[in-house]
Amino acid sequence: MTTTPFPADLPAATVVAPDWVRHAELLAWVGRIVTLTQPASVVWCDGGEEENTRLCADMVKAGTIRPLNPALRPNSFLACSDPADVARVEDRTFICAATRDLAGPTNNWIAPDEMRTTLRRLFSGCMRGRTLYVVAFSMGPLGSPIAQIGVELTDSPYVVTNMRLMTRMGRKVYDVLGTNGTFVPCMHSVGKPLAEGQADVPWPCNPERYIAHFPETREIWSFGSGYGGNALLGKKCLALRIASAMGRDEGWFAEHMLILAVTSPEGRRYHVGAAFPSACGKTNFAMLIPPKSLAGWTISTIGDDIAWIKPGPDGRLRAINPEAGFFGVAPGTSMRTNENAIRTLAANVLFTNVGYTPEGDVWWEGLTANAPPELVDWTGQAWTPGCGRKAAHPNARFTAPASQCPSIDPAWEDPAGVPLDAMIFGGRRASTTPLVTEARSWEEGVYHAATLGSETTAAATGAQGVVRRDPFAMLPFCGYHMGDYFQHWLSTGTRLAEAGYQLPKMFVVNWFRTDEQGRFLWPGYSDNMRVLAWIVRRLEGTGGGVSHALGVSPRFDDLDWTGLELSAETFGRLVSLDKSAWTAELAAHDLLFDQLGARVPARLRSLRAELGAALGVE
Ligand code: O2Y
Ligand code: MN
Repeated sequence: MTTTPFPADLPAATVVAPDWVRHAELLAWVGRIVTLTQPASVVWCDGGEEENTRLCADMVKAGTIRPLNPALRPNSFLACSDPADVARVEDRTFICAATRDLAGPTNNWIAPDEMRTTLRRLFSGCMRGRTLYVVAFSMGPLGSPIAQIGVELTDSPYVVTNMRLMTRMGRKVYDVLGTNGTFVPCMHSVGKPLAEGQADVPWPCNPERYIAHFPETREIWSFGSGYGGNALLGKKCLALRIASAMGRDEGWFAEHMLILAVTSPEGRRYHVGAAFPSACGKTNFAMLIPPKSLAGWTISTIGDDIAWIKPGPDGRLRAINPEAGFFGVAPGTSMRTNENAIRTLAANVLFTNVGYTPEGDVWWEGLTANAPPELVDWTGQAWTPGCGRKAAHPNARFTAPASQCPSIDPAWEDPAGVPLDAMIFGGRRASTTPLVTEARSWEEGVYHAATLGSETTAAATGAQGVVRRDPFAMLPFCGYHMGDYFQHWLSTGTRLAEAGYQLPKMFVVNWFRTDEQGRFLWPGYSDNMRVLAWIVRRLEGTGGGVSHALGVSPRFDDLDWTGLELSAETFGRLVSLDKSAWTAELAAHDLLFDQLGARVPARLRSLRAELGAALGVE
């Protein structure tokens, strides 16, 4: 933050703050926001247990959350949102860079001054009758050189309890902030002021929504939604959209990547970042339990969604997970698909939009093979297995502390981050992309990541099988022009290689290839360990493979098949390249580059030509 946070011109109301708040600029900003939004009271959150208990009790009274049976799920709650407020709103998300061209064609853009005028109108008096909570939080371990501090001002107690789970939040952050530390101002309102004596609703929100980011001044303003990425501003807004612009300016990367550590049977440890579009099983991969038949391999979890990656003093790229919790998709999560996630959810969890059982516990589609005979669904209606509705919303979520995850890595809070050995990019593709390919160079890896595509699922979009280009899995999260982002990846790679850095090797995976009947050819889940083991062997220089147009993929005998029956013929289909599918695929790459225009690096255009020639496709 190099400028006085918006709105700089308003007089600051006098606000009483605890003595541990000593930051004059923050006090003044909160004062100005009080003038603008007119809350009934201001609470400076200390992040403590007592405060959280009080907030939860208030929310239970208001009908926002209900406590779960403490014998089954101690200290856990269920929130059910307004049915019109259930997911991130990409069409209402704006990158308010100085010019439209700086935001690029993949982002919605409104000029900063125009957006500020709109925000001033929307936020005027928007907290009347409500409490304004001041939530100071650290993205990343407190005091880490890679971490960033944000301060979210919100009128949603649900956001406060979520932020307490998802970030390092409260009094301890003020010690790092001191009297003049840098912070990202994050302004949030559900946009539903209460008139004198007006009764509240359990989930206040406003159909008019704006999720606005100002990359130059590093500010975030969110209005109208209380849900997920729209409202927990440390996550997608700060840790990806604003941080990606910081990374561009400062020479690092903010990525939509999980981070895991994999240890080989010989005891050698490697760190892997993996980028997958939303709804491709990132949390499952981050918490993978190797099959028992692959003796000696272990995986531990550092993060499930976001990685901040900076050049370290040791000549390696070092990654931290800026978050402290998991905001995972509940439907489909089970002991079979993700045992570590289920064990993480044993206590201290805030569930959102799942079903509520007569025993006072939660349930969602896929949790158990057999559904409970009855429950209350996420909309509050009586539900039975045959009723034709879902018990949980497809985007239903759990918020849980990462520290509770059985596979959490001992180094997950290392302020120095972990050295990255490999980066994996993957999408959901029924054809085209092989099970796994190693890029032969950083540039080739950047090309594959830049052209990443993923098929939409009915659960996510209502439409099945439409390929959406999702470069680096960052399409909804890149805070500036995607062409410049590609250039940042290329230039940073060149610069670091020239400086003698050991860069991670890059891989592309696809767990989702299908046969003619639409059945998955690859078992996925824990068997993905077989692919990861091959990746480790490639890092060690002992993994075999065959070079082709896209890079290097394993031959059948290069994977460890112990405990899995998969024929050489099926494997052949998993790694095959179909010329006609690739003709269409390269045409889609051209379309992406044409859409992004002149800012696409020339090197990516030349790599496209080389790939076309290698595939025999023009
Ligand atoms: O709909 C939302 O607000 C959640 S989106 C989300 C949450 C956790 C991790 N990743 C995502 C995503 O969309 O990538
Ligand atoms: Mn995500």
